[in-house]
Amino acid sequence: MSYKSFAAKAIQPILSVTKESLQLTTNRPCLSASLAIGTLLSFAVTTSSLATNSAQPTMGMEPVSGEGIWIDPRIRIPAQQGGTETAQQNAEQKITVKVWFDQQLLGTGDAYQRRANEFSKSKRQELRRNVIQALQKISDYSHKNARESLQKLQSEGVISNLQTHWIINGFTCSTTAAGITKLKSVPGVKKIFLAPNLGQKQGDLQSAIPLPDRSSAKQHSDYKHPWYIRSLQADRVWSEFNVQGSGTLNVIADNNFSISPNLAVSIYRNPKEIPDNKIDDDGNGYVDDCHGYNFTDFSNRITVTPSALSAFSRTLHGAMCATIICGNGTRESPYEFGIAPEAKWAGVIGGLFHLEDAVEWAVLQNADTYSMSFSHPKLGEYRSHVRKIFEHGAFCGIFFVSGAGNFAQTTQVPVQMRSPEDTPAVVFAAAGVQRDLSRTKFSSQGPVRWATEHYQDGMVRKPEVCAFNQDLPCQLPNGNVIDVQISGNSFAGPMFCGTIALMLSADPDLLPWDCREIITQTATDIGVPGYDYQTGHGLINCHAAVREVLRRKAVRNGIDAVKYESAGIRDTTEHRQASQTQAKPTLTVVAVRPGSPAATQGVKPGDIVVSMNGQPISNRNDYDTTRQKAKGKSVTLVLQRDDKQNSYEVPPITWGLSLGMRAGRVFD
Ligand SMILES: [Ca+2]
Ligand SMILES: [Ca+2]
Repeated sequence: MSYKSFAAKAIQPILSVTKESLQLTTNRPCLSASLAIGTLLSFAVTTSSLATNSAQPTMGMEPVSGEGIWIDPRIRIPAQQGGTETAQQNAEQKITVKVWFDQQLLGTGDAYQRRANEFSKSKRQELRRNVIQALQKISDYSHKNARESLQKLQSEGVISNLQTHWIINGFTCSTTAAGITKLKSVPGVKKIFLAPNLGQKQGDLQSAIPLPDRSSAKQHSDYKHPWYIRSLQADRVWSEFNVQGSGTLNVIADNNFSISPNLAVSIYRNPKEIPDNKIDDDGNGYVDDCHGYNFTDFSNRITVTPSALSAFSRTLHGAMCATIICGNGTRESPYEFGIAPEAKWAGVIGGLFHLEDAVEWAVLQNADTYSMSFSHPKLGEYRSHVRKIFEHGAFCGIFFVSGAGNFAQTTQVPVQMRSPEDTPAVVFAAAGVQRDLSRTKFSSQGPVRWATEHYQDGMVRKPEVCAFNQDLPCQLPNGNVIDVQISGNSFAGPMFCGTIALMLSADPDLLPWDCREIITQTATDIGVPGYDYQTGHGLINCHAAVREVLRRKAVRNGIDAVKYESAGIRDTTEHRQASQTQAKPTLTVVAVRPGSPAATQGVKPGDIVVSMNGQPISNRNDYDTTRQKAKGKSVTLVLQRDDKQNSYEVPPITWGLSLGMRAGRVFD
């Protein structure tokens, strides 16, 4: 197969965007005009950088594979003549389509790996600049050629709501099945995808306004951390390598964000945007997009209102994900939840329907990771469209992350993992296990199958790795913590994301394909030996992953890399033992009946049973047997709370405790 590529440099008239192009996006009054200006400005910037940076490699485009113009088979185009009344009605029904032009960065379904090899020696930051420049140029070129035709279709009412994209060279518009035939005549149009109606639930939202900065002077080691920090060995990365995630921006695509005290320090602040002046200061098309953006309603409303906050407080999904990635300790709280506590986060709302806008925003904010906490089944050929966006986004230096999903009990393989976590290579998917490394019943598994018109991989190995997704402690917006509160694969994704933030903090030039290789090679094999479809390559090992990043960086820089060399099998043995030892189940007070003797004596839920009459107690059976042996006499019961042990004289009456087995200490 030959690939015709043309140099991006060859396209000269890129600055000829005029007032005419502003009319391209007249559907959204304020936004559209500024969007076009934003594109224009970013071109001006990249053009000047091209002039001063002519030594950099040229990022050529490729023709999109396939004969003729492809139409998504879900679009039912009416016959030329006649047709039943129903067909005519369908023909007039409004649909949203996503259209590809005939030149893309990755022209074929197998292009990602091929071009990753081509640019394997690049540095990430440099590659990002080159790719953005090339994508924006080809988009401008294609849109310039198509402008006249598109304007005609707009004026005839055939299409509306036109939005241009560059992360994929193409556009979104509303039309009808009957309009598709005319859309095909637009110069450069190559593939037309039907965009499914992906409704997204939203809370009661307001603009994101951070609290005053009340950062604490404490060290990370001064805080108590939830058990997953130790199980994933993130704390060892902080202490041994002095790497805590600084310098990274993690975009979280979700909803129900809050900027509670533990998230206020780590919220991203767009340096070029002045908050709350109702002006798009940085000219990117989005007004006051200081901490993220809501692409669903075109506003900066991403956080829940105080009144909604109380109702949502237990399921504040976006905030919980942010807390796992980079939640901070505060002066008021002894707890710190983030895997990469020095990292920054921003929130975007937009799902897979507004993916182009949200990813373009993330790329231009220099984001490092993009964590997705949603997934959709049965997207048909639209899967190809979102996959291409992720592939182009990866070349822009973005690491896309997702949980594997929660559908093991309801959906069959190979569609248990859905979109976006079914995307090969560029969306890193984390399955979930329980704290003792056993499988979580609901956690989705691979493989996945790719047999769309554009992508023909067949069966693909998924997921990549696993993290934890059951009975996780969580921190509420008011700072309070609950020890075993949340379950769901949405939370394994952010653990993966936090790990990548640590890796990128250690080496900002790490390329996505190298990151993938490192994280899978250093994972601790669990479950069935070798790769398996439930746990992938194994449990994420932050310490081993960051050490390998540092080793490769040292080698690249010609520095002695011996101290970063792998401990081999000892590494994985230690990691597995560390997880399982600290996850040893203990007999724990689950509840205390109000007014009971135990309550009066100050026993609290969460207290761990240590011994009775000097005998160690590790389960319910020990407890009952020892108490029976006392034959109606009082017993001495020792309970542990945090680091302190308390002794109680328990009379031979009902004491008011409800006991249960809990796995290990939640915080350390
Ligand atoms: Ca802006
Ligand atoms: Ca502003």
